[in-house]
Amino acid sequence: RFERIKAPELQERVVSAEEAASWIQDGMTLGLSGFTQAGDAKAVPLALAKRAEFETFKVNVYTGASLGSNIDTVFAQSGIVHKRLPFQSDPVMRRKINEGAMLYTDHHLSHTAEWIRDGVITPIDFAIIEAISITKDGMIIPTTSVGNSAIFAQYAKNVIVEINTEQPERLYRLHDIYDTGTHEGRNPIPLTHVADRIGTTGIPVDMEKIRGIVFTDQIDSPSTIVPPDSETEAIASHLLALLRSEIKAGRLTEKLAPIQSGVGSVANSALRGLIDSEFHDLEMYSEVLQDAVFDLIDADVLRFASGSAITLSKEKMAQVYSDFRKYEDKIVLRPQEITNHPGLIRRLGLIAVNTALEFDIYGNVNSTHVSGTKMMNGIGGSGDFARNSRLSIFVSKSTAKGGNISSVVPFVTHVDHTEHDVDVLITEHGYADLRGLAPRERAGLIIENCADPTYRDQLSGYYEEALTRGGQTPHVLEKAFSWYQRLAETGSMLEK
Ligand code: 0RQ
Repeated sequence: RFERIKAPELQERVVSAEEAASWIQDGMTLGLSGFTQAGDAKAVPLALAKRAEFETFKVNVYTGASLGSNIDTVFAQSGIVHKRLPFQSDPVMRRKINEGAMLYTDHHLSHTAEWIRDGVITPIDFAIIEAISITKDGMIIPTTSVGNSAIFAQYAKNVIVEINTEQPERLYRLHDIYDTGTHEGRNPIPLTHVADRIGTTGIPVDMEKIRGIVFTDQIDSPSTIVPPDSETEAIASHLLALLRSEIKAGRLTEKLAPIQSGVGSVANSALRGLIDSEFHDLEMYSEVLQDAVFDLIDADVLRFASGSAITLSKEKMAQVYSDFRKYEDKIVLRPQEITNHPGLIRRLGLIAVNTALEFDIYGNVNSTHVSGTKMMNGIGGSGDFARNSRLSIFVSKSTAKGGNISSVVPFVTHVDHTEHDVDVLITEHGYADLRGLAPRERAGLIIENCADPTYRDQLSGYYEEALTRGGQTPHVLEKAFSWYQRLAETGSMLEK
């Protein structure tokens, strides 16, 4: 195990997870590695939560994105989190957030590094970073995600490294760490192609700050991939139809443009739909590399994938890591401020595919708040990509909860992506290309192409009444949210 610590002077800093956890005091702020259940620090956070059985304390918890290995569950149950940012997707934590038992700052994933650099949020006392090894000169080599680990390690007062001996050392060279510098001295980021490497293979850190090193052998928790159903397959086929019409119009070739894809069942299914298509030599410039990415590489459809994390199902994890040589030249993991960087997203001209909870008849999208008030997961990277991509697509099933909720509504109750950031909406019924359209041109198209047939008359009725009131974006404001009231009172948005 000790050969994973290549700097001899650091070998004496090995401690138990319990000892490292004992350094964390009430009121401190932690920066944990971890992005969409990949590469999360596990041993120290779980040891810390155990302390809550005997003591009362609270900490702030910053991460890359969502954590796996039950960490957010245990944190939420033990009540030790004062504030969490920038993203979570844990059902227990979601409940605590919505009960008001803990605070949550839902934040664009590319922005957190900037807040840390500028000292906007409470400074980090301990960065806890999972690694495969530490190099001779003290560089931390991350495992299956980079996320915010580099910025955490750079700005934290202390660093704890969790060396995961189950993660193969051959992951070395998977990462490309680039520091954008401070506002006082910033240069252009020299990345012009998806596969470019512009930084270091690990996270440079001042060795003096490494307070302790812990060994762990707990692997990432696998993702559960919901198999495609008829609706997600229909969404995937409409996405293909849209891309084909872009090619026909001369705006894309069969190599498309680098693709960003959100997480979740709909996004994974949409990506998988590319396997049997005529598209080839594709590239991804995304955050999370899910199962479908490796399927696309195996099928020789995808040439290269850049992300911030590799999040796989159990079966796929076993296959990918036992045969990693096959993928190592085709994958790179970067800090999330680089994968989600507005300038790079614009420069590379991405096609972004993200999932909406609901959208309205003018194209505003709600990705985060159920019925306007209850947090689902968070905006994640969807806002970074939606605003800056060449083609910003949102997908959603047209209804939820057995048809009782329409995902197409008169006016979304919370806006994550304004009508200005949304180019195309897709449901299982079809797509609405909103580019260049005025609000009055959008409404009919969205209702006709995207809404479920059971809700179309109801939506058209609303729009027609709204037209009698006039305006650039006509609304009947006193009725705009009545669908949610009906849902709360009768269990369905459908008028009887
Ligand atoms: O709940 O499973 O209890 O029935 O929401 O919905 O349709 O399974 O879709 O898994 O792709 O998740 C927007 C939440 C979609 C996700 C969201 C209910 C529905 C179901 C899940 P049940 P589906 P998905 C990259 C980019 C924001 C972050 C982001 C998300 C559950 O994609 O969090 O894009 N996105 N990040 O029944 C009430 C509605 C509903 C609804 C669906 N209108 N009202 N409930 N549901 N629509 C990743 C990162 O940034 C890290």
